[in-house]
Amino acid sequence: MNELGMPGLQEYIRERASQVEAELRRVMPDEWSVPATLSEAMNYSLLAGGKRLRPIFVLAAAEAVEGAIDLVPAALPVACAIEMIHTYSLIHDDLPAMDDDDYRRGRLTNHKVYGEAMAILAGDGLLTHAFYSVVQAARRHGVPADRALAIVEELSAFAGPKGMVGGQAADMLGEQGLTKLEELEYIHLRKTSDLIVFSLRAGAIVGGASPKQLEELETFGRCIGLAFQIQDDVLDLIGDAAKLGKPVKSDEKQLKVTYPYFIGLDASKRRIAELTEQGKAALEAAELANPLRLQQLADFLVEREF
Ligand code: GRG
Repeated sequence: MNELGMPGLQEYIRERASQVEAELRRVMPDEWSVPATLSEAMNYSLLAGGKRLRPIFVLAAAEAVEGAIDLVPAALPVACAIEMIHTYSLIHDDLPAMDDDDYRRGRLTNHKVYGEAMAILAGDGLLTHAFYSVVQAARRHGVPADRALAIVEELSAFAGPKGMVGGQAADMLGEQGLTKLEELEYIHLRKTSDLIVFSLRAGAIVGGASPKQLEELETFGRCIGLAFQIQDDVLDLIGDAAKLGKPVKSDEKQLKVTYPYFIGLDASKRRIAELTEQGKAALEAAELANPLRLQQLADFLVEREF
């Protein structure tokens, strides 16, 4: 607890992550008949831990708009949806046709355990089920249908060809020939920031935010998402493999072009601090009822070691 009697950030993250975990465990209706191996492969990656940052952003944004925690149950299906999308992207990104990685979230990657075909299907299953989950916010938790519809539209846009999938495609296409920092930034903004921007906007939509608040939250998300990704590049260079749950220096080994590659380690760290400040200024401009958790999360993202 802090001096105001509020739980500290670590406690807040633990509490919200465990609410998300509990919801993720019951996200598939019991009465559905699903091939056991498919559901096992989906859960293998979905329930493998992970920081649960994106769902926590959904919940924190919903709470920030109204300043009330009773929006958490209504926002939980949306929080689960973004974690399903994120997990699908990790499963597919680890495949031999993409990054060909053996470890993720401290365990063997999905295809190493279930084979490539089942890993592809586990990703497909999570991607599709995410949209079902968003709809449950309206069906079971009273979120107005127009808000759920707006969230479905935003999820397609931010996770799809104009968002994360587009970023991944640009990354694959440019792999050998990236020569400009702006090209790398475009990839980071699509691959990483867009899911964070979605999380913030979607949580705020559940809470009934104004268009101006959504716009400022988008700027906040874009800045801290980029800072988060640069920190990811930095951690790959100087981080601790045990804390990260995956090997370090993989970017160097795969000859990947990163932020530190372009501008060096110190300038990358300065850029992280600059983006975080820029993001926090947008957050302040959003004039939310309770922005404290979002402010704290922005700092947490760049101070993390995992
Ligand atoms: C395959 C369509 C498709 C997209 C793949 C997610 C992704 C796009 C690629 C993974 C590689 C990468 C560095 C992505 C940037 C986003 C990022 C830093 C992901 C890791 O997110 P964390 O640290 O992971 O939040 P946890 O495991 O904690 O959830």
